[in-house]
Amino acid sequence: MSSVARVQVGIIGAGPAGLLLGRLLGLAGISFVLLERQTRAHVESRIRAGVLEPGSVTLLDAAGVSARLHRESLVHEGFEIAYGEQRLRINLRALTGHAVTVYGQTEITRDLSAQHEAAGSQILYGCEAVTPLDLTGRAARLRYRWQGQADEFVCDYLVGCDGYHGVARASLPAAGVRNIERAYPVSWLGVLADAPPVTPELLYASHPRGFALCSMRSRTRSRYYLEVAATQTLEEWPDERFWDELRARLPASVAAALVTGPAIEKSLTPLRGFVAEPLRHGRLFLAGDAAHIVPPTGAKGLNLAFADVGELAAALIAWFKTGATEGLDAYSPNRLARVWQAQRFAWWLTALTHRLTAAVFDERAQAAEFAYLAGCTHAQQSLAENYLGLSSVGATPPRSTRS
Ligand code: FAS
Ligand code: PHB
Repeated sequence: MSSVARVQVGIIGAGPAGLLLGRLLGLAGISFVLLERQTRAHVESRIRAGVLEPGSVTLLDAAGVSARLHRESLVHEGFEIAYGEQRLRINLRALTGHAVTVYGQTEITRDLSAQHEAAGSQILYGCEAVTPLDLTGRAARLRYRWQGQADEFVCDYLVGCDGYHGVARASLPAAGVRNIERAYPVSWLGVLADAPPVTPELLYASHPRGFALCSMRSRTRSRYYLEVAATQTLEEWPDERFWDELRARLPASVAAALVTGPAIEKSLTPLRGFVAEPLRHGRLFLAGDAAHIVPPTGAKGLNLAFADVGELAAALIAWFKTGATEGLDAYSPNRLARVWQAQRFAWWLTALTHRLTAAVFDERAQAAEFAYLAGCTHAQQSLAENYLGLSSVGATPPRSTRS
């Protein structure tokens, strides 16, 4: 890479955010180099999100990577929330005119990687010691080691798409970024199994024993989650215990229909809410999990990452093509307004469906919340609009007046 002294944009992280950003920039003729710490196979083996908002599908269409998605994905016009034996369907289509798309993040990452390979994109997998430099200078620098060789390049802008544990945010001066965090006392124990989904749509189950989620990747591959204490380990959850506990938390008719299969993947994800403020520091921007983490309850993480990238790509393209700075200047306040809307929603849906405390007061308040939701279509419409991603249904939150 010593031949490349300068590119327009340096991207750190080849997860969905970095890959989509590179794709959108490349299509606009903007030069970029993408540095990834892991191997391509490792990145493409990760099992994570599964539900796409309409806005995310539109972005993947614009990136020219959605052909397989439209062939293989499932379109869901609603989902269910169960409270004990009570079941409430949230009719997304009737309430908003929109639906969600079920298609695994793993597949999206593979589709993006394939397009980058076909385009001959400069993506360096297996990079070490990636170090952002000169973030407030006339040009930024990115130093790294690849295949045993130390190297660096200069770029107009750097984008940290390197996730919660990445180097981009960590490279900011303490005074340059505020990390606002809420730790939830629970984790999600996830299982992927080659077994037909137990329900035709997603079912979020709120139960005195704890939360359970019935999701899917296709009509033959299921994805299930259980709320467990944050102290639990995978070793404590052999497959049989997982299936027994899942049955115990589902409405009886659903539990009776459950078809199990060997777990082809099992993972523990601590629930956390995190936001970095601001999302820009000189020539460095943060996008995706590098900028924020939301509890997966609201299926927001991946969708927020894509929305960040869509807005930042448009702003960067405008700057390179016309010199306009409005988009770059507005990126952080715009995205933070949206991210906090998503944090609020994920926190609300988590509090409605999880057993975060043993307090009887919280249990009574939860039951009252569910009863209100079940009896009020306005409350259901609010839930539907947030689940779809507010930009998808026109409800735009007030722009933040503070940077
Ligand atoms: P990612 O973390 O996906 O990608 C960051 C990339 O940067 C990685 O490839 C990493 O290897 C690389 N990187 C890190 N440090 C680097 C360095 N120093 N140098 C170079 N590269 C570096 N969201 C949902 O909506 N629903 C879910 O069910 C859900 N489940 C999840 C389960 C787990 C275990 C996790 C961790 C997250 C889950 N999420 C879920 C959220 C997840 O989908 C993220 O929102 C999504 O991966 C965000 O994508 P990125 O921002 O690209 O970050
Ligand atoms: C998933 O299928 O992985 C999934 C679906 C909905 C969520 C979280 C995860 O809210």
